[in-house]
Amino acid sequence: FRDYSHSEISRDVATIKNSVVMHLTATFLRTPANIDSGQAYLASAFSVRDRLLQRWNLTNEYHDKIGAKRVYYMSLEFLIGRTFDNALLALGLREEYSKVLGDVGFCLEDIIDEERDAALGNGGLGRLAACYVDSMACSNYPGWGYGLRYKYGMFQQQILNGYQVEAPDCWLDSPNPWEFPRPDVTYPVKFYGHLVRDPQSEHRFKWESNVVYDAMAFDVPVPGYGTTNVGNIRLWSCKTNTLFDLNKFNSGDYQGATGGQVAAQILTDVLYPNDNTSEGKELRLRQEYLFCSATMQDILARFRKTNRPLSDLPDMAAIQLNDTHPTLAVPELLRILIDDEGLSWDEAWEITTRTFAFTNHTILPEAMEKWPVPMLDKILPRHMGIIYDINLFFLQTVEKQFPGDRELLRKISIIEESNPQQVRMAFLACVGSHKVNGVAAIHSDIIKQTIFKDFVRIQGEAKFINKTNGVSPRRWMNECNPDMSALLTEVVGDRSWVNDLTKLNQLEDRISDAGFRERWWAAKQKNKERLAEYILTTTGIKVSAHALFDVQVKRIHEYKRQLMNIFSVIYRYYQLKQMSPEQREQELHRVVIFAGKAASGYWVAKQVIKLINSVAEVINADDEIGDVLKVVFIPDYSVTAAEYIIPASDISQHISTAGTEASGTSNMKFVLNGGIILGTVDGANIEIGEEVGEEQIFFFGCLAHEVEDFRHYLRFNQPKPDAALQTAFDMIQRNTFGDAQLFQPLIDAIMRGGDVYLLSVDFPSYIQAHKAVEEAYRNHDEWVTKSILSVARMSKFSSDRSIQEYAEEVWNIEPQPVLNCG
Ligand code: 26Y
Repeated sequence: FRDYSHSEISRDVATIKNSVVMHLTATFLRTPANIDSGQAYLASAFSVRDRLLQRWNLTNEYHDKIGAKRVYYMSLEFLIGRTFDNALLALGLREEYSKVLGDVGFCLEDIIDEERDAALGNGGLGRLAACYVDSMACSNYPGWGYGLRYKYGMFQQQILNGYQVEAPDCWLDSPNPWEFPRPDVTYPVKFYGHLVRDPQSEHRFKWESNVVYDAMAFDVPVPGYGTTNVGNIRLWSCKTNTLFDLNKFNSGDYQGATGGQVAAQILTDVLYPNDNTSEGKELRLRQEYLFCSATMQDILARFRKTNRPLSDLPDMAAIQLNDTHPTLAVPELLRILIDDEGLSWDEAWEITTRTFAFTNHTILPEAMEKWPVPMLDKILPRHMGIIYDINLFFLQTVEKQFPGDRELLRKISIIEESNPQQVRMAFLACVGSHKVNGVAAIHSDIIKQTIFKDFVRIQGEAKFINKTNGVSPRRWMNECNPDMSALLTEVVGDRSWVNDLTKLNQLEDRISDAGFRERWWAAKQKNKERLAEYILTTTGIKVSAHALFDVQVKRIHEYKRQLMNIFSVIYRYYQLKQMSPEQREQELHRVVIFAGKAASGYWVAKQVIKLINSVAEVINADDEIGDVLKVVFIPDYSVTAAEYIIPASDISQHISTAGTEASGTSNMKFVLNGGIILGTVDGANIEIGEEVGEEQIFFFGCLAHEVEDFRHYLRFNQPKPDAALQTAFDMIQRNTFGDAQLFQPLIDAIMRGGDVYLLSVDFPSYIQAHKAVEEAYRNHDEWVTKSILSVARMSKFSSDRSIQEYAEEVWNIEPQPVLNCG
C-alpha cells in the first residue's frame, strides 16, 4: 500500500493564495488586478478542487486495493445544488479562503453566490439521492452515485403576470469546476436492430444494430466532512463525434453529416421536468436505457479487474434502484451475463437478484412507470424478450405455489393485459430485486397492503422493508444555518454533531438556560431577516421579519394541497377585512410564503400558481391589511433558495392528503432548523411527531385509513364545504382576485370532480390547526421551548442513519475509511 498519511492538505493562507492566483492566470488568463467576482469564484473553486483531487484518487485506489464491496446508487436524478461552500466546510478551509478573498477585496458570501446550482433533479427523490451520496462519503462507505449529465437541468421558473414561465437552465454555459470529463471511460449503447438466435442455446441471442450511441463519463466529487474519504457521482453524457458521417461530409452534405450528432445529443440534453407523473415518452425510455446500459457496463468492467468469477458479483457490488427509473438495468445485466458472458439463465438470474434492491417512492397511480410493449419491442427487442422470460418464469413459480389461481396471475403479471400491453416497471423492479423498501413507516406499510400485496404473499414479508428517509446535516444545518450551528457546537463542545446528530440531545440540558434561549431566538431572527432580504430582492415585496413566517415550499402538485393553503389565506383575508382597524392590529402578523415549480404540462398546478400570485397581489396592495398579512410567491425554488428559506421558518406546512406523500424530506429539514410543522398525519410527519413529541407538532386532518371511504362518498355525493371554505369560493367568484373564470376549474375539481384530495373534508380541522398555531406562537417562551426540543430530538432523520441501515440490512457493506497503511 501507498503511504496515505501524506493526504494532508496545506492550510497555509499564502499557499492557498498562490493556487488561486495560479488558476486565475494559467487556467483563465486573467490578472489579479482586474477580475470580477465570477472570475474570483472560478479561480477559488478550481483551487479548492485541487485540494480534493488527491483524497478523491486515494479513496478509489484504496477501495480497489482492499477489494471493498461497493454500493452503486442508480438515480436518474441528483439534485446537488452548489458545491463550493460544501467543499470548503468539508475540507475545513472556509476561514482560509475567506481571508484570501478578503485580501483582494471580495467577500466570501458574494463569491459563493456566483456558483450555479447543479439542478439535475425535480424534487424530493433527486435531493434524497444527493443527501445519500453525501452520507456515504461522510460515513466512509465505499459507494458511488450513477446518473445522467443533463445539459439542461431543472428549468428556471419566471413569474410573468402571475403565471409560471419556463426558461432553460443553461448551467454548463460557464466552466464547471465540479466535474471531470473521462473521455477514456466511454461505452457504446445500442438501440433498435434485430435478434439472431444462438443455435447452441435456446436463451442466447445476438443483438445486431447499427444505431449505436456513445456514453461518456463525467465524475463529480462528493467531499466527505470530517474524513479524508471523497465520494463520486458518475454522470453519463451522450457523445456525438462517433456519429459524424464522413461520407456525407465528403460529398458536401454538411448538415446531413452532423444529423446523427443532433439526434445523439438529445438523449442527455434535458431533464424531464415531471415530478410524480410519468410522461411515457419514447425519448425518456431511451434516456433511461442509455443510463442503465452505460452504468452496467462500467460496473462490470470494474468487477472484471478483480479477476473473480461472475458468481461473485453480488459480493462486490450492491445496486440500489432509486425508484423504477433505472429498472432496465435488470434486463441489461441479464443480457450481458447470458448473451455476452455465456452464463445460463439460472446462474444469471441468481446473480442479478442478489445484486439489485429497489426503493419505491410513491403510490400515486399517475407516477407509476409503464412502457407499452410495442415501444419497448422496437427500441430494445432483446430486453423485451428477456422481460417476457422473467415474467414467464415468475408466473410459473406462482402457478406452482397457488395452482389454478388465474386472477392472481393476471394481477401480478409484469405484462399488463391492456391494449396495447404494458410493462409494469414496479413489478419488474420488485421481481428483479432481493429487497424492496418504502421511504417512511406509513408508506412502507401502505405499499405492502396495496401495490405489492400479492408479492408479499408470494415472496414473503421479509423482502419488504422500511427505510425512513433522512437529510444531510452537513448541508441542511451546518452549511445553511451558520448561527444555529455555532450554538450547537457550543453545546456539544465541538463539531462532532455534524457527523453524529445524536449529540444534539445535549440541547435538552439547556432548555431553561435563559441566555441560551435568547441566543437561540436571535439566530432564528437573523435567518428571518436574511430571508426578508432575499424576498425583497427576488420579488420586490417588503415583509417584516417580526411576523410569523408560515412556509410551504415544494413541487406544486394537487396531492400536496397548496390550493388548500391559499384558500385558507383567502378566508383569513376575509376575516381581517371584517375587523375594525383596532381589532386588526391586535392580530398576529403573518407572512405566508410559497415557492415551487409546476411540471410544464401540468395545467392545474400552473393555475394554482396563478391563483397564489393573484391573491398575493390583492392582499399585499391592501392598505387596510398592511403587515398583518403578507403573501409571497418566491420564484425559481431551488436547493439554494431552500438554504435561505428553511432556516427562517417558524411554521412550515406539509399538508398532503393522508396516505399520498410517501415521506417528504423538507419536513425534516425545517424541524432540524428549529421550525415547527403544521401537517397531516402522513409520510415522515408521523415519525417526526413520534420523535419530537406531540407538543412540538400541529397535526390535523383525516387519517390514511379513512381516505378511501371519504373518496367513495364524494364520488356519489356533493361535497359540503364548511362556511370558511365557501367564503373563499365566494370571494374568488366575486372576482376579488381578478377574473373568476380563471380559477373556476380549481373550484370545480372540488365541487364537481369528486374532491379527490379531500380539501372539503380537511378544511375545518385545518383552520382549527391554524388557530392553535397562532395561540402557541403568541406564547413566545413556549414556542422557543418547542423549537429547541425539536432540534434536540431530530437525530433519527439524519441521512447518516438511513445510509447505515441500508448498508447493514440491504447492501451488506462496511465503512472503509482511507487508512494510513504505511
Ligand atoms: C417521470 C416519472 C416517472 C417520475 C419522475 C420523478 C416519477 C416520480 C418522480 C419523483 C418522485 C419523487 O420525488 N418522490 C418523492 O420522493 C421523496 C424521497 O423519497 C419523498 O420524500 C416524497 O414523499 C416523494 O413524493
